[in-house]
Amino acid sequence: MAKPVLTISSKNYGAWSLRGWLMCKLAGLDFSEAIIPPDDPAMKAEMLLLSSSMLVPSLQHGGIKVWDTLAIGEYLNEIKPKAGLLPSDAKARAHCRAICGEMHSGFASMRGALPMNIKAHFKGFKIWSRAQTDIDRVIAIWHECLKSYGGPYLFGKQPCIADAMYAPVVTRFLSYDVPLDSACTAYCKRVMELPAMKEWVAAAKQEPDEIDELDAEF
Ligand SMILES: N[C@@H](CCC(=O)N[C@@H](CS)C(=O)NCC(=O)O)C(=O)O
Repeated sequence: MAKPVLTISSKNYGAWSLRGWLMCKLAGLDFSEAIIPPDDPAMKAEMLLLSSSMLVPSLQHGGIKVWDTLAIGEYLNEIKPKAGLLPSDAKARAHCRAICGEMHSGFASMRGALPMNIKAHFKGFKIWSRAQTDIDRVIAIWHECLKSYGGPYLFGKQPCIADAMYAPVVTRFLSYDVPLDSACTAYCKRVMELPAMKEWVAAAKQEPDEIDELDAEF
């Protein structure tokens, strides 16, 4: 079978792209990446061939096309069952899916007010109250996971789909100078130290300068 290809967009701004890419890395998938510049309208038609939603990330594996980040995570767990993308314990697995679902469908205020922008650092950023409510919920989720499974990752000793889903929240907390307690600070540090995260961040920093229209939820 041909090497899988993951289509993504900007590494600086593409939060969903980061999630899907990190899941592929955590799965140990040998894949190539195709980067579609987010501001190139000519690429839209090509996108439709790869992803029915016209959104990225999108994974092509042989004749199989999977778009939407959670579907990609579930697919990777099926083809790489030993990678530990989902916890082995049924109760923990249900918990993991629930918090991934919350990230996938929620936190609109936080995502809108603090769009992922890895290169940026906004010292003393003023957080709007609705975004703070989302941030407080993320912090509660992290505390519960770190306490229940012992850390250093959300579901224990190895990073899983949940850590990939929350990775762009980690970069946001750092970019927007969000005050965190020691447990969350340590968790953020752990995520940023993952070799795959270092690789992604280094590539994000090499991208051309800010694109104005992307300084928004993406
Ligand atoms: N629910 C989707 C969201 C994906 C998404 O919003 N992707 C953004 C970029 S990170 C996108 O493709 N936007 C295309 C566009 O703005 O043209 C998922 O889970 O993958």
